[in-house]
Amino acid sequence: MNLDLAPIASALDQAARKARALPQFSRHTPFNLEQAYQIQRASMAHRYADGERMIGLKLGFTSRAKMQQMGVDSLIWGWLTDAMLEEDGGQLNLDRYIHPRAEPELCFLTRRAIDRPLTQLEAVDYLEAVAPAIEIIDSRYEAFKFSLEDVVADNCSSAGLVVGPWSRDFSTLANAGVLMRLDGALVEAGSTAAILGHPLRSLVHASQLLARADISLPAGSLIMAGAATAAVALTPGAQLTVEINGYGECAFTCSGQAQGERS
Ligand code: 0L1
Ligand code: MG
Repeated sequence: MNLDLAPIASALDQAARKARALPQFSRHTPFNLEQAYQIQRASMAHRYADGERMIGLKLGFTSRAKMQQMGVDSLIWGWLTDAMLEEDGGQLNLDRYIHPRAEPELCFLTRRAIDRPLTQLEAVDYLEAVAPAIEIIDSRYEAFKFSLEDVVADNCSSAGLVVGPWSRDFSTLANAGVLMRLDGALVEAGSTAAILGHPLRSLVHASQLLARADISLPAGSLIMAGAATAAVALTPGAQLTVEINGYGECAFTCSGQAQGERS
């Protein structure tokens, strides 16, 4: 059966813009992973048509903790736009989110276009800098429940990102301590080693995924390497800090109130 993917892409785009949760599509309209990525691209095309600029990509489900938290076992990828950037040390207005969660990540800034599959040895040569970062994920599905295909179609829950101070020191990337604090209390602790065993592997995977999709990622792009721990829910007034040993910290304070699952 030929499935019309455009209405799903459009519904996901509208759900993100209006911060309104949707029922899972895959429950009544099954689609495969390839179709899910087609929906993702079509949904992102709406944003680009509306003036948002692609600034890079994100990898998801790169750690065991995240896979277990969400009950999946495959790495996924999605796109970042300039409209998702939130200020380090600033206020994060929850009004534009449905049921946001935050997770600690590393963000890479690329120095060269990534236009072919890279080895781990080559990967560092493609990097300009690395920074501690926070990803804000906000599934457009009710109750944050989805199949792998649903979440891919939903641009892998990408909603916001905060990027901390840039560093050109890649020497301790492999196993740096990661601490996430909510209102000063430690809520998650881990290591960058949880990101595929070494965060540079995210770059290698990204290069392979890009090559398979026949896309060249321009120099100066951001790559969110994936979470080192599980994610935490954001509530009004919460202050969230992520510290990565040797790389510093980034933070925000939540203002406003998330939309929740309005009917
Ligand atoms: O690791 C990730 O960024 C996956 C995001 C998609 C799943 C989720 O919403 O938790
Ligand atoms: Mg993430």
